[in-house]
Amino acid sequence: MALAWSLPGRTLDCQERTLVMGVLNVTPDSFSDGGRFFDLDVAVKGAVRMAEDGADILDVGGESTRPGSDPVSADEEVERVVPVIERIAGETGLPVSIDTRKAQVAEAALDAGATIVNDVAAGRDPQMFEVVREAGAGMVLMHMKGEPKTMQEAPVYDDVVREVHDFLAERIEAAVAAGIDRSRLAVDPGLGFAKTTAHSLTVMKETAAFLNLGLPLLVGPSRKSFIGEVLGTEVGERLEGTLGAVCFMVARGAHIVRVHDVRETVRAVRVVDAILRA
Ligand code: 9MG
Repeated sequence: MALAWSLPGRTLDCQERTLVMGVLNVTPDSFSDGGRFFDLDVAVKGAVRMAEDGADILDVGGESTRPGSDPVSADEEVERVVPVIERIAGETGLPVSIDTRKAQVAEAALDAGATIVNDVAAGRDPQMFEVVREAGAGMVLMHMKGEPKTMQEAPVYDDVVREVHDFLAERIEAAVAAGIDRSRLAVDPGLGFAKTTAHSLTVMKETAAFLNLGLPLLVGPSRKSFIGEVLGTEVGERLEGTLGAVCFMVARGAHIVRVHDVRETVRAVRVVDAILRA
């Protein structure tokens, strides 16, 4: 396997085909699913459906990271995600990632059966790397400046691609220095996180610039506001735009795509994969 992502109990091949991470929000205010997945049974059904539709990973989040959203307490987050993770890890057999910035939540989620921490703050919580290391878990290091509550107020960069790249390089070294094996890590430029539409489009255009970090590259354009801005559409009308962005970035080297619409995305990326491997 030329590029692989080592997780507890399994290794994901990141070059055989594009991996699809399905988004399972368990927040009442989730911006793009209207909180549909907050009920436990509905959440499990959603996860099973995503597995049937071809998801490779399920990403469970109990705190919205949409721009302007209010933080929730760690206890509340744990209460939302743990019952869902316990059920879906067994019922789907897929690797489950916990979308959290809090070490306490990550620890509870890993105990419940998650094997990846998807941290949009890339290990800012001082205990996060230790929790990941002790569990031998996989980790996504994502670029963001500031907090979701305020991050879109006035993001400024001299060179967004270089700054995101250098931030990720620094966080990789910090994670490795904290004892996490490099093979456990994936990186993500954080589309829409502390970025204007122009910043996100530039980062997408330069997807290949992140490949020299030597790790699986995850991207998450799904239903985001920059797609709405390009198309002039509301959140429920961004599927085609999301697929356009996904296909472009996969063609430019992205290995894992984080999306709400798994079935449609799997079909789209299979075609890109076939073209790339022809
Ligand atoms: C939680 N979350 C929302 N958007 C995301 C993105 O683009 N990447 C990752 N890793 N997580 C995200």
